[in-house]
Amino acid sequence: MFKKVLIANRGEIALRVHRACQEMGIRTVAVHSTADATAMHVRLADESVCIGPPAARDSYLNVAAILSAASITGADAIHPGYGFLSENANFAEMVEAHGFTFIGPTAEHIRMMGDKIAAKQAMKSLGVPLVPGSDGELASLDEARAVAERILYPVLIKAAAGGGGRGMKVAHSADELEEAWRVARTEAKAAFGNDAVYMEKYLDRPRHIELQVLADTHGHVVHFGERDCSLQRRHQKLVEEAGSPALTAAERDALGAQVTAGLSKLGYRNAGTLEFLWQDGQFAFIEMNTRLQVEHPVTEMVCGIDLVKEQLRVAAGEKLGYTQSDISFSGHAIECRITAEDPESFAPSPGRVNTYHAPGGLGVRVDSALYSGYAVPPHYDSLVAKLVVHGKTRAEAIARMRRALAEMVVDGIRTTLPLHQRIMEDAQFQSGDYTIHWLERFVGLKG
Ligand code: MV4
Repeated sequence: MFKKVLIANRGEIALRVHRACQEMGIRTVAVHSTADATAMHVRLADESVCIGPPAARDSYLNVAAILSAASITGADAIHPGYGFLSENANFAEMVEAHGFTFIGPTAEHIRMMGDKIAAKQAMKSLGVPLVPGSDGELASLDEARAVAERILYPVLIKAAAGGGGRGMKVAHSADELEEAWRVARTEAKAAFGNDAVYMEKYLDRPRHIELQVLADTHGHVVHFGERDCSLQRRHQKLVEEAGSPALTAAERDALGAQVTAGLSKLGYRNAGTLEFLWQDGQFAFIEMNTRLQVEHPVTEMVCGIDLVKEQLRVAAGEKLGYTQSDISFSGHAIECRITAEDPESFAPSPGRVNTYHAPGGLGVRVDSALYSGYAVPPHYDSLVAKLVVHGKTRAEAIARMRRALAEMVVDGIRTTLPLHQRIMEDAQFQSGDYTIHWLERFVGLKG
């Protein structure tokens, strides 16, 4: 096992990784920008290194500074967290080239899944169901027309280098196709430097359901069930659940069996998440994320496992030591992402937190780097706390979340706490019957 891990991240996820290391007897190195000198992840780590000025490109994205910090502190391995360099194949390659272990998949798999066309082709060859669409990149507008006529409108044109909702254009009919084709390619070129696009049938009311997987370096792959991440606004998730209110255990098991068998063939390693759209009782793969995700705690709550410890173990070459049948799902978990934003306009609201009080009690977990007197810097993501609850049933989890939200105090800045309370109180949310479009409508309606 590693003796010392450098955590190439900040905020709650840096703390999350530190906690797993601490319990495993692994020393931690925090890296931080000058804006984060007093941050909780720096305070708790065994050692810390300042890697640059506030702007992320000069600090948390500064590969040379991070590798230097690993070198001078004698770290064995680097955990990238999520965001920043976590899905940068070149970074993973550099980490390994400098003799450190990258706690994540191989650079080759990160690169493959970063290319959404290559990812779909890989999944197709493994028998994972896809949304009907083009067979790879669209070579011309004529080809786009032909594919759309085969799969029928409405269709989506997506950027090969996109993901997370960037570079998507819908065409509802043939006369919208040329415009969608041109705009999608122009935007893809500008945003990613790559104008390759592909086409999918547009699903109009799907749920977003994702499957958590873990692989060791000995060909063993397991899944830890699904998360329902349909509750999002402008591609930012607000609430996640495990399991999905829409899925039966049999549907989950069937998908899981197919995916784990496929990833074993692919030689995938470490943690990963496959994203699916789910509509009319059918799964369709859209993307794979090759990192630990923000919402991983809901999975941990229902499975009773520590995903970061598992990542560390398999990165160190250990065998999983258990099989799919050893993994069971108990109860229901919900996560609310509390951000430093106005709960109505979503305008960023950084600044000093006068009073911070975390809720507690049975089945309540708070992952946060906040403390009373902490100033939330304006330079980074607005996530300040993840409030996660577990209950025997979904109804108990919702009641527990409402109680925990009412206890929580983040005073001095605006946060999305009141919005989460409104969501939990809503009858349709409580029914579990919602799609990816539900929340945008909900936040558009007043009171
Ligand atoms: C889609 C879709 C409908 N049909 N693909 C948006 C983010 C990216 N991961 C994929 N996205 C979508 N792909 C087809 N064929 C609708 C979305 C989508 C979405 C997906 C998941 C969660 C929230 C979403 C919000 C808007 C659109």
